[in-house]
Amino acid sequence: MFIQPIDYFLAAWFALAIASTVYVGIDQFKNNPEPRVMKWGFILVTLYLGPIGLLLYVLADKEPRPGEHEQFTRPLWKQGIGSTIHCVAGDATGIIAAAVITATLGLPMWLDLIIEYVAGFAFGLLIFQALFMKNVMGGSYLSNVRRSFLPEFISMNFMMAGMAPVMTFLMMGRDMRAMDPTELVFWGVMSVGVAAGFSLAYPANVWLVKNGLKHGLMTSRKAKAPADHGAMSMPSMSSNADGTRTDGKSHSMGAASRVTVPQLAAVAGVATIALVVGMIAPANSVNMSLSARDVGGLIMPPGMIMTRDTPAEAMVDMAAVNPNAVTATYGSNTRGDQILEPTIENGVKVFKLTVSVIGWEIYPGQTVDAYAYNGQIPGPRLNFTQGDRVRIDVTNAMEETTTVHWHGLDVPNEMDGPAGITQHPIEPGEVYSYEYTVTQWGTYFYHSHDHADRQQALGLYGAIIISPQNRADEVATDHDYTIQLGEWLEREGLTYPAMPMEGGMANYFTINGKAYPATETIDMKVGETVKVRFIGSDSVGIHPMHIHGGPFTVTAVDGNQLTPDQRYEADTVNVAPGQRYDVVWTALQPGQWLIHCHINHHTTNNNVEVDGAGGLTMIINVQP
Ligand SMILES: [Cu+2]
Repeated sequence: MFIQPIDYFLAAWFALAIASTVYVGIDQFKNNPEPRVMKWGFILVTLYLGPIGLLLYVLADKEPRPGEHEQFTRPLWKQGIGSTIHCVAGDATGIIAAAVITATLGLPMWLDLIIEYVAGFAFGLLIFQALFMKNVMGGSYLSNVRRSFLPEFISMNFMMAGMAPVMTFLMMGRDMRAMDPTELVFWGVMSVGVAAGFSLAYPANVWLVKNGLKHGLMTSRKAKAPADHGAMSMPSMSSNADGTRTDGKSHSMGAASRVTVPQLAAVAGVATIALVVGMIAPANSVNMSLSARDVGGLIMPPGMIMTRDTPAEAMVDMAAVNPNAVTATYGSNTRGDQILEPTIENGVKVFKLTVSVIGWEIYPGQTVDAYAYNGQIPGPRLNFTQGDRVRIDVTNAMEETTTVHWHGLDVPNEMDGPAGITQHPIEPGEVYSYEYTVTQWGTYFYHSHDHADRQQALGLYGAIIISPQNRADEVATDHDYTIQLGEWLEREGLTYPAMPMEGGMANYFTINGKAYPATETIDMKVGETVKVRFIGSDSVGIHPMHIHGGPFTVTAVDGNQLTPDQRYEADTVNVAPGQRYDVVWTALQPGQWLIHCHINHHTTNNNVEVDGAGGLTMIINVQP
C-alpha cells in the first residue's frame, strides 16, 4: 500500500480529513443550529473533501456568534454552497458506494460509470433529498420525490459530469492501484472527483437556490418553551425586479419559483450534455472496456502508450513488478551464476530451481525488483557433461505462471518449454520436471518461455556450460569467464521489464546481474589466456562487446565449436539476444583492460558514469 510518495501524502491528507470531519461533526451537533440533514451533509462532504470541506463549513455555515446563523447564511453564495453540499453528500455517497461494489465485481469501466450515476442519483433523490428532507419540506414522500426530481437531476448531472472524467482518467492512468478500493489512491481519486463534481455543480445550485427550486442553508433552533414546536427559518433567495433581495419564509418551493420553462429546459439540457460528455469523452483516449479485475493494482511505466485500444494483457505485461511480492532482497555483494550442485538419482543428475520475486542490488545504492531462479541473477550455473542424463525440477513460487526453455539444446519437444505450445505453463505453487539427455557441448543458457518478454527481461535466465566427453576437444585456456547480459528499467523505485517499445527502454545494464562498478574483475598475468563466453541473455538490444588491449579469437558461435580454420580474429562481437560467442583473449600487456559494450549509453547507469563507467563494463586486471 505504501510504495509511492503519493501514498504517504494521501495518508496525511486523510488523517486531516478525519480530523476535519470530527471537528465538523462535533460542532454541528453541539453548536450549529440547522436541520439534521444539513449537519450530515457537511459531515459527509468534509470526509470527502477534507480541509476544503472544513473551510466551506466555517466560511459559509458555522454560526459565527450565537443567534447569528440566520443572518450569516443569508448571502446567495452561501446558500449555493449549502445546496451543493446537500446534493454532493447524497450523490457522491451513492457514487462512491457503487464504485466500491463495481470494482469488487470486476465490471468494465463504462458500466461502472452508468451504475455509479444511477446509484448516485437514486441515493441523492430518494434518500438524501426526498426522505431526509421530508421533515423540512413537508408533504408526502412521493410529492417530495416529484418536486425534487428536476433540481436533483440538474445538480446530479453536473456533479457526475465533473466526477466521471476525473475517475476515468485517474483510475486508468499510470497508477491503476486507483481502481482498487483497498488502496489509498482509490480514495484519493474519489476525493478529487468529488471536488471536481462540486465545482461543476456549484453554479447550477446557486441558480437553483436563487430561483427557489432548491433549498440552501436553513436555521433550525430548539424550542425554548416546552409548548413551542420549534422554529425553522429558511431564506428563499429570490430577486426583485430592481435587484434587491427579499428573504421570504416559505416552505413551498414551487410558489417561490419564477423560472420559465425555456430557462429550466436550457439548464437541464446543458446539464445533460455535460453529463454525456463527461461520461463518454474519456473513452476517446482510455480503454473503458477494462475492469478493476483486469488491470487493478498495476503501475505502468512512464511513457508507455496507453490508448483506447490497449488491451489488459499489454498492461499486465509491461506493469511494474509488485514490490509487495518481493520475498527477499540481496545486496550488491551477492553474486548470481553460482554453480548448482546436482544430486544423483538412479544415474540422473537432478537440479532444483525455484522461481520467485526478489530485490536485487545491481550496484551499491541501486536495487531492482526482479524475478529470479534460486534467488540469483543470473540463475545458478548448470554444469553438464556431454552424455549426461539430467532432470531439472522447477518450482514456481511466483504469483504468475512460468516455464523454462533450454536454449539451443536438442531435447524432446515436450521438454522444450514454450508455454501453451509444448506444455501447460507451471502454475503458482506447482513443480514441473524437465528431463533429457545432453548430446551437445559448449556454451548454452536457459530462460523463461512464458511471457518471456516480461520474465526473461526481469531476470529469469542462467548459463548452461557443457563439457565435452573428450576434454581435449575444448580450446584450453588459463581462465574461463562467462558474461551474461541484462537490461533493466527502473524508475521511481519501481522496476518494469525492459522492452524495445515506448516506455520500455532500459536505463540500467548488467553483466552477470551487476552494473559497473559492481561487476567482477578478471585477474590475469601477462601471457595468460582467458576464454570469455558471451551470452545474449538480455532481450532488448544487440550489444557490440569489445575488449581493450588487443584482438581476441572467436572459437565458438552459439555453442558450436569453430574448426581452427573457421576461427577468426576480432576485437568486437555483436552479441544479439539469444546468441553466444566464445572468444579467447591473450593478456599482452600489464594494466587494467576493459570489456565493455560499445553502445556507449550501455556503459552508463541511468545515463550517469560511476567511477569512470557503468553498466556493461568490467575490468581485466593484468599483472606483469
Ligand atoms: Cu550494449
